[in-house]
Amino acid sequence: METPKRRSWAEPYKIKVVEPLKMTSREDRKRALEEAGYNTFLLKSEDVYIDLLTDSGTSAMSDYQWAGMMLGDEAYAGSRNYYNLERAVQTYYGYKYLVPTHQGRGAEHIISQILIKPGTYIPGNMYFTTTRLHQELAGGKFVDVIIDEAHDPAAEHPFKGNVDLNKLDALVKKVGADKIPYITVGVTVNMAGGQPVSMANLKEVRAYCQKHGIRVVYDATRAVENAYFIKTREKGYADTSIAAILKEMCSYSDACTMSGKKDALVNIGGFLALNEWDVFEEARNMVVVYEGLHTYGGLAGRDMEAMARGIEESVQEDHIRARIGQVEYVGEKLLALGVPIVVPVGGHAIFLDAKAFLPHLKQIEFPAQTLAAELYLESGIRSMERGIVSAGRNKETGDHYYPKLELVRLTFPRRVYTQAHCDVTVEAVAEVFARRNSIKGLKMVYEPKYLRFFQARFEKI
Ligand code: P71
Repeated sequence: METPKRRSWAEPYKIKVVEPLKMTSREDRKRALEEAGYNTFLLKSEDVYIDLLTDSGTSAMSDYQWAGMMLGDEAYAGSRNYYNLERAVQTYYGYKYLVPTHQGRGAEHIISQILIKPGTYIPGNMYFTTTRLHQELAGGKFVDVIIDEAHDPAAEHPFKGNVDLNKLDALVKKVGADKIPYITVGVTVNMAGGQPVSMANLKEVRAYCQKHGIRVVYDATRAVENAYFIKTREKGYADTSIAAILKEMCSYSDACTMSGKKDALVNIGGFLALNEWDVFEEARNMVVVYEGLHTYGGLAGRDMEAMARGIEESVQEDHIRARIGQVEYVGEKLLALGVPIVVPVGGHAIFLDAKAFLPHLKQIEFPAQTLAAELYLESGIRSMERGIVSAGRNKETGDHYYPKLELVRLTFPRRVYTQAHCDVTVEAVAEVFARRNSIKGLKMVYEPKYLRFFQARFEKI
């Protein structure tokens, strides 16, 4: 029964280089977990069997990209690879001007500092950790304007990342459009479960913002994955190429920040791309202070070449179908076992619903952190907490944010793991699920000031 499905997303590549995986014993993992303070970010990669912490910078490059690395032009200024990258961004994303950065948050820093004045508001379709922090550091306040369905793991909606125009309008009425420098639209929305935004919604947001003089800035980190969902779910796009959908999406925005470490299939790199000359000029001024000269932005020439080639590969139909097909494969298996996950399955990851998985734990006992730790202990598989620890604290009140979504993310690097690894992952989750009632929560014993999830430490209650 599964054969046709399997064929439909079979990897459109074969393996040329392999990297051995290390198996560990439960004893080893117990020790490693205690040393890491029950935080999967603090585990040594050596102690991990299948690493589903993130799809960020963990993908496998192609022979075409590696060949490009050898063509790195490491001149300080005006590297040939910068121009290749500029051409790729113009061709596939359609923006006029490019500012390379070392990764996504470098671009977020620059755009936030340029456009945000203290006391302004930045609406967005759900927060992302680094994006919101840069907005706050610039003196702005993030306001969530995603549709309600996005906060409900069980709500079936084909475009759960959509912006709620009523929420946006309510904010404009409350604070005034002049207090809103721009809206951030994540395509797809990572924290909602890799959920896409429809083309219709992107158009509506564009029209509304144009009327009110508000810029539209995309977080284009996984825009190609979003394009795939438009192609497969939105009426009228089934016969449109991924490349054409991506370009149409971007045409409804003024700029984007990009972490090349995801869609663009590189281990490091990012950019800010813009259409407005004035903002570009300011960004070029700033990039030399924080990242590097405007023709390298903290990257080596070879890194820019790999990203230019990665962009080209990212929009290939076979690639994106296999990439998302793999994630959907795992999702279908877990759903069949009755494991609570965010539905519909998103583009880059399976998100376990830790509140439903461990209903006996209070949110302050860190259900998602606990579940990620247990999955590691069970199997050596590393996942990531995306719940109360990631949400952090309200800057004004000092209280924890209590996000509705308390999730564990099993994130799939692109072109790295095989279907057998997927099967092992499903089996491991099923084993933890079988003993879920006996799992106890955690307490936080060390809390860093910024982006606490990276370095926080926990102990068993
Ligand atoms: C992910 C990451 C990497 C990450 C970042 C922060 C905490 C944990 C892990 C990075 C993104 C992203 C979106 C939508 C901007 C960035 C920052 N994601 N926007 O999912 O997903 O990009 O890491 O290149 O600076 O594991 P950067």
